[in-house]
Amino acid sequence: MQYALYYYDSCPFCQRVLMAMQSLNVNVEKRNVMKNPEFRQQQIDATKRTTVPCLLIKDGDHEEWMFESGDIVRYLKSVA
Ligand SMILES: N[C@@H](CCC(=O)N[C@@H](CS)C(=O)NCC(=O)O)C(=O)O
Repeated sequence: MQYALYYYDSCPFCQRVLMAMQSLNVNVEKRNVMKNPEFRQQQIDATKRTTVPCLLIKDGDHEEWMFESGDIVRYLKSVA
């Protein structure tokens, strides 16, 4: 399983997820959509949305995109 968090620094909901990630033993790649327009475009292409935080969960060829900071934190805790 591979994880990537689409986020930007000034988003308080993203900070909530980033804070939780610090205390969890899960390897999540951080993809800043403000610093890298390619990441933003990836998210738009896949979800038609620009809302962050957004967690990409990759299982082989299967991709799931999760929105809502509370859901993301709960999910990461469940797999930590
Ligand atoms: N209820 C959501 C709120 C997410 C949210 O409002 N994100 C803002 C940034 S702080 C955003 O991405 N707004 C732009 C958009 O939705 O396109 C959560 O907890 O994740």
